[in-house]
Amino acid sequence: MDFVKYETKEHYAILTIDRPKALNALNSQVLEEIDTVIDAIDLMDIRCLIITGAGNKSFVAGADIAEMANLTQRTGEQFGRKGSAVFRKIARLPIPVIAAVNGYALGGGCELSLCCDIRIASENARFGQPEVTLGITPGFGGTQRLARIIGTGKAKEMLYTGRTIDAHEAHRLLLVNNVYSSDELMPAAEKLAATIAANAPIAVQNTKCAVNEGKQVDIDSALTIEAHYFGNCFETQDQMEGMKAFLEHRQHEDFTNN
Ligand code: DAK
Repeated sequence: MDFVKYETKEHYAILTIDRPKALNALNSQVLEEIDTVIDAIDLMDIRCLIITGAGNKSFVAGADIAEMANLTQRTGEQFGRKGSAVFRKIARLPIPVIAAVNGYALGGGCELSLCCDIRIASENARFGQPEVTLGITPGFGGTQRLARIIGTGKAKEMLYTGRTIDAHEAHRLLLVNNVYSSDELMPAAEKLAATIAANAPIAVQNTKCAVNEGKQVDIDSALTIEAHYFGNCFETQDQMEGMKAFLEHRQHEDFTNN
């Protein structure tokens, strides 16, 4: 791996995009390496993933413009397909994914954060979809996921103008859950990941499925989906131990993912 670092901690992991020369921009190799790392996550052990960028200036400054500039219609389509597949894989990971946005999150970088379940940001984070200033449309989900998170009006304003917003505006728009100083961002991300990872993994994963699948359908169908995932938690070791511990007024044993 030249551009992606992967570090495991106690039941959570950190994926760092590390290409300082280009502010962590996504070229084909970076996308390939992210894909490889995501495929290799040991989901029996890892219960939450943090995605961040190396350094304190940039999360990801977008897809690599130097590489894109020379694409033909055919290679452009290949590049788009590759990126979309990787981003969809991240969005569909069974475990929660936290984007720790530590600077520029532009274009494909903003879209990468949108694939994640939760976004937190440093004070110097900047979000934007500047594709229209380059003569293209967002291609890694920006026209779809941004509106689902911050609403159609604000999303269209960002998409049509290419305007960049700062961390506090992103917080007001509920694009990010919290804003921290640069030094506090990763400790906060790790604390959040550790809290999630300490909970019953099957219950957390089923909750993610229920929220994500429920958002795609009408409320009655969504509640049926919820009932399915609720039922699916029963007879797991973690459900039995969690409830038994409560009734016995004791702390539950560590959850096992069984
Ligand atoms: N790609 C390649 N290199 C980049 C880059 C990028 N996105 N962003 C920055 N760099 C490089 C710069 O070229 C510069 O390299 P050198 O010139 O030193 O060799 C180095 O990183 C440092 O950047 P700056 O010198 O520009 O640093 P500043 O602090 O002055 O400015 C900046 C930082 C982030 C404001 C600026 O670099 C900037 O505006 N960067 C471009 C941001 C941007 O427009 N991002 C969106 C890219 S478009 C699709 C799928 C996906 C996409 C499209 C289609 N399909 C499915 C078809 C996605 C598109 C995008 O993401």
